[in-house]
Amino acid sequence: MPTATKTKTQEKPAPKSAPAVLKQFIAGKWADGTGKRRVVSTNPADIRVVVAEGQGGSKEDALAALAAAQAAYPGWKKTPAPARARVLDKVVRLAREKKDELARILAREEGKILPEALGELEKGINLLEWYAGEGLRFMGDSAPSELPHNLLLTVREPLGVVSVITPWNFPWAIPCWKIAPALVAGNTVVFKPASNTPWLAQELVRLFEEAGLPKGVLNLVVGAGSEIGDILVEDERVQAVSFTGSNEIGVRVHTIAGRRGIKCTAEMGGKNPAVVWEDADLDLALAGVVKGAFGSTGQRCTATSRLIVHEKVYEQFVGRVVEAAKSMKLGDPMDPKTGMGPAVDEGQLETDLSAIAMAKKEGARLLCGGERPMKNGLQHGWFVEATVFDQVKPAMNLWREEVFGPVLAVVKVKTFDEAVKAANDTKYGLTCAFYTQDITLAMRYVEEAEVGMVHINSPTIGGEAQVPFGGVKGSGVGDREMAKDGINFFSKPKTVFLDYTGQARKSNIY
Ligand code: UN1
Repeated sequence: MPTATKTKTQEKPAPKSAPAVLKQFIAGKWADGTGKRRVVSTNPADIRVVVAEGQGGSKEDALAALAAAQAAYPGWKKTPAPARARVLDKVVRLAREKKDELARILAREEGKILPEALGELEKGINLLEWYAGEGLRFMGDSAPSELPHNLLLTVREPLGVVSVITPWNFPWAIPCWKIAPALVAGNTVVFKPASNTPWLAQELVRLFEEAGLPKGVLNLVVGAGSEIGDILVEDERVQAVSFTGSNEIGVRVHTIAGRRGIKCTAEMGGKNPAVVWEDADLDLALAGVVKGAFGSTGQRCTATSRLIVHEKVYEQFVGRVVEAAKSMKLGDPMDPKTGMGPAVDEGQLETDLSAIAMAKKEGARLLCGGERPMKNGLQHGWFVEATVFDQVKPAMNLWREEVFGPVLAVVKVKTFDEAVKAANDTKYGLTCAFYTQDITLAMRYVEEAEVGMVHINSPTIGGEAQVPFGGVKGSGVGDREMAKDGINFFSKPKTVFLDYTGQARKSNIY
């Protein structure tokens, strides 16, 4: 496949600005990584531009981070939950002040367009804010005992040192929704972000430092390769792992965690369907399908990658989706006219292009897109066109495998049962959407959908802090994230049997 080419003479030269310096953050100190490899973060829209750079972390750095987290744990555990939460409150305030700057970093480093980056910033801040509130509600239960003058209580306790391992596609929101509940519940954290979006991770950790989080409570280790991640799952100090990423690594993480008998939540892939019924509001459905399929360049586990359309509106609706895909302007994520940014890196672009080639080979019909544009400066980035295939058969790879790019597979159905069967015909079960104005049909679909999250008349993407996020089948294992589920994952109940008179036991009535 072609690689990004050098500047032609008549073109604008690559913009120059000094790259940010990447460091590790261990025991409250910023230090160069001691690994052999450098971490180089480039702008995926113009890979001539290095946005951040530094020496990668090593196995020793990961071990030092775990030791720091272990040392900080007793003090942080004893800090009252409301006081722990007040640090998050400060991070919320600081993040709001820096929101625009952080969104620009996100757009430059990951490649999503600026409005999407701002949306992600807002979402992460909402999560931090919601969990800051949870510091005042870090509550157990009480229950009546079988015995008089006895009380049954549960108090919640943290787990200890926990690892947070996050992907590149939501480099702000996902770390927020894992780190916030971990800290509020009283755990200390070693955080390993994806090595192609380390800059924003570093900025997030800086906010916690600025907010006065005690040393060692949150540690950052950045590095390429599996060495660091392996330690963060295997080391005996680690009491829980919260992971989001590919199925391949997720399965490895939860297998090791299972063997060690520690808690693990692994949020993985999706092959999410949107069903558009004959009575749907087609304008609403169009906006939702386009956003779901091509928003964030399709690089989200919640992306709409399968479209199931009722035959009565098929020609009209699919025609409109194709028009919208064709008019999707690719370009600089910072330019307000840009509708879709690039793939994050060469590997993802290659995955997108080979999924497209395979779909053609297997006989799906290409309705639009399918190419890597190589003109007008786009050749310097990892761009791929918004792509739509129809005549997709259930056995095809495009129907079965997650692409993680802007590639939509479309099928036509006649009956509700056919639609349900098609929607559930996947090893994944993260999210789905159903567009209809018939509440009975909508609720029947809610009953039938084999997923963790169902959207009625809204796109497959997104989540809100107040409700659980996660999937079934191959989309995830372990507890849901967000909401109370996040707190429950990062804590455990201790049951207290309180006999405050001893009378029942003395008189032998138990
Ligand atoms: C969203 O759809 O806004 O990795 C969030 C992912 C998901 C997050 C999606 N964990 O794409």
